[in-house]
Amino acid sequence: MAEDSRVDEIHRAEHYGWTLERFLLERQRAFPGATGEFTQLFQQLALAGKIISSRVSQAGLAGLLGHTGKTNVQGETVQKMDVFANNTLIHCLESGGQVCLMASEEVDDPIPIPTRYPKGRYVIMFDPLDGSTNIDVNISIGTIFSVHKRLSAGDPGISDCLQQGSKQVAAGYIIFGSSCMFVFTSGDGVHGFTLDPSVGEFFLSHPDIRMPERGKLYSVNEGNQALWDPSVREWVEWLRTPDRANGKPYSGRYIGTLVADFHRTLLKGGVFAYPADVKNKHGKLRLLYEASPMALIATQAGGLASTGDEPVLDVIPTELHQRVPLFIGSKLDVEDAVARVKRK
Ligand code: FBP
Repeated sequence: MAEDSRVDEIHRAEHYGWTLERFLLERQRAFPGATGEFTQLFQQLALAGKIISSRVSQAGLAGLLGHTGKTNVQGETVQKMDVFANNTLIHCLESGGQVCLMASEEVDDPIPIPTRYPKGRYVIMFDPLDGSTNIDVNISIGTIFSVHKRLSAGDPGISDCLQQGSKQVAAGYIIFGSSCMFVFTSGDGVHGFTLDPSVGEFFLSHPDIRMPERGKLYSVNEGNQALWDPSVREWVEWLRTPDRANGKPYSGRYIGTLVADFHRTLLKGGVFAYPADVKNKHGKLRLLYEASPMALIATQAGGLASTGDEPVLDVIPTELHQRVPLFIGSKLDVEDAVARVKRK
């Protein structure tokens, strides 16, 4: 379908221009037993997104560029904006009564809800500010989140976090780029909302996003080539070798922020990968709050997400901050990658 008529179709879409809140309330009405907790949780997430977005756009003025000198559980240098985003999410999510437990890339252990607040039936895990290395150089960064239902009857604990990706009730990200967008799925398609800062509302701008079945772009940090398994090198070489009959060579695109590289892949197609290598034996990206949420969004948009050995959504988590190799993107492109890259 020509791009223009696709855009017309979007503009004609019944919900186009709805606020995130209205979109959620309409969906809530479709579930007679709904308590409103899910909608409220997303309102808290959206609030955190707006606060972080305003601070990101002024970071240079607000003395929020640069690092804190501390390192996190991943051994990474903690950026000042990482701390701001992490605290903002915790404060927005802990008090509403929808959440029983949180987990963050920046915090070693699961984050309990203070006893003064009621505990809800959702568990939320997040990467408060993905793409930390790009904060100071004004390149798109983002917040990634994954929502599960609480399993524990008694006090919530690590087992509430260590759930398979296929059990997620919702997943999404908030990208802070040329515009701020809130993209999510709750198992019924993928929808994108753009923030109008002058109104302070997220408006539906990308209803029912579908990932092209095949793309023309590949995204991987080729600087790690020497560390890769030969089969990974051969796969990347295959993508860039001219083969007009099969739409090759693909063009390389790598921003170095998962949220941004994934967002482009979601809209334009192609494949993003962070393979395992001799340095990162299990890859670099974290399963629970990076790979799993992106995998749910990709599959809901018609794409695929694999570790190379199995679908990311099937991986059974064993640790809060465990890493997995990731091949994600258009269905046919990920199938090609999995067919070519050596299994464990
Ligand atoms: P954090 O910034 O949240 O630690 O995320 C890791 C990340 O920055 C991803 O966003 C990105 O895809 C990857 O690391 C880039 O890694 P590298 O610099 O090794 O290519």
